[in-house]
Amino acid sequence: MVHASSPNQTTPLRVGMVGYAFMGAAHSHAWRNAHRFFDLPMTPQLTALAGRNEQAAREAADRMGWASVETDWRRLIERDDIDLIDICTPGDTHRDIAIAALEAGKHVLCEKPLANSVAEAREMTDAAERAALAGVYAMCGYSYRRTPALALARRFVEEGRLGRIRHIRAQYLQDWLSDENAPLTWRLDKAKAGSGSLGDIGAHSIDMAQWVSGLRIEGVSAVLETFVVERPLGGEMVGLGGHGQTGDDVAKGPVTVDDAAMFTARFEGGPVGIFEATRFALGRKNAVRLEINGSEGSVAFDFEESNILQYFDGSDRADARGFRRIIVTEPEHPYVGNWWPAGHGLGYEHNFTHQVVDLVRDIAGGEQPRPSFADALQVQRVLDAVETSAANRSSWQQVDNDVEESK
Ligand code: SOE
Repeated sequence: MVHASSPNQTTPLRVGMVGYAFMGAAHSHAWRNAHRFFDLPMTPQLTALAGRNEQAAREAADRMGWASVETDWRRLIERDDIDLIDICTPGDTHRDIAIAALEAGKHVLCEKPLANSVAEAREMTDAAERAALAGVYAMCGYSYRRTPALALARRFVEEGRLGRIRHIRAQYLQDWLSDENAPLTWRLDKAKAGSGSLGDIGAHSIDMAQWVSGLRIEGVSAVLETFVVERPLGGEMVGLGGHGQTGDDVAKGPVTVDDAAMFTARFEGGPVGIFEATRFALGRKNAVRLEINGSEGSVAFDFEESNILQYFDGSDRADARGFRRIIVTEPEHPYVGNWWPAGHGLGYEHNFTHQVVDLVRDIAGGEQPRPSFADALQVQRVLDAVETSAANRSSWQQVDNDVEESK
C-alpha cells in the first residue's frame, strides 16, 4: 500500500478497477484526467482492470487506458503494484471485493449503493473502520456530491442562507425502462442489484438530500411499484435499457425489483421530505432534482440543467424577489476554477473527476474521505426502511440511525 505520510507530486497511486461498463468508463475517465486539471499530491495510474471475459476486458482496457488486465478480482487484490481497488460492479459483489481489498491494505472506492443489504453494508463498514486505523481508506461513490451546483447549495445551507429548513423535495427521474420490451438486465434482478429504482437512483437522492441539508432522515412511509413484471431475456447485462426483441414467442424472465419508489420522510429537527425515483418518467432522461425550502430562502436544482442552481433569497426587496438562476461556472464556485472560463459549463463526467480529486487528497492527507462507508451504511438503512414500509402498506418506519455513525 501507499503510506499516507509525506506524499509528493510524483508519488503514484496505482489503481486497480473491477468492472468496465458505464460506471467503469466514467471512473476511468476520472482517473485519467484528475491530475491534469487539479494539483494532486499523488498521481493516479491506471495499473490494471479486472473483468471475467478476457477479450472484452482487454478491449476495454486498451480503449480506456489501463496498462494490464486480470480476469479475477482476487488476483488484482493480490498484486503488490496496486494501492487502491475501484469497485464498478453490480451490488452483489461489493461486499466480498471491498472487504478482501481492505484486509489486503488497499484503499477502496466502491460504487453506490454500498451493498445489497444493511447486513452487508455493516460488515463493509466494520472492515473500513478497522482499515482506517492503519491509514487505509474506503469511500462510497455517491457522485452527485461533487456536482458544483449541489456543492454550492450545501454551502448556502451551511452559511445559514436558507434559515430553518422546512421542506426537502427530491426526485430522480429517468425513462429507459418505459419501453416494455426493453430487455432484462442485471439492474432488474434483485439478487444482483438489491433493489430497482430505489437503490439505483433513489439512493442518490437520499444521500444528496441529507448531504445538502446536513440532516438525516429519521423515518419514512413508502410505496414501491413494479409496472412491467417480465421482460425479454438476452439483454446486455452491463448496459441500461436498449431495445429487446418483440413478439409472442420471445423468451421472458421476471423483473424482481421495483420500477418506481416513492416515500415521505421526516428529517431530524423537523423538516418533512418527499422522494420519488423512477425509470418510467417518459421524456425525463436524468432529472436529478432537489428543492429545499427554508424560512429565509430556497434552493432548487435539476441535473438536466446541471450548471444552474436556482436560489430564492427571502431578504430581497419584495418588489424584486424571485428565483435567481445562478450559472455555477465562476471560479468562486466549488471545483469550477480548475476547468474552463466562466460560462463554459461542466457535465456528468466531471462529478467523477471531482470524486477522484477529493479521494486522492484525503488519502494523501490521512483524512477519512466522505461519503465514508458509515455514511453509505446509513443510506442503506433508509433504503431498508423504505422497503419495509412498502411491504407493510406504507406503515411508518423509523430509520435505525446509529449514534456512532457520523454524517
Ligand atoms: C442508471 O440508472 C444510472 O447509471 C445509475 O446507476 C447511476 O448511479 C446514475 O448516476 C445514472 O444512472
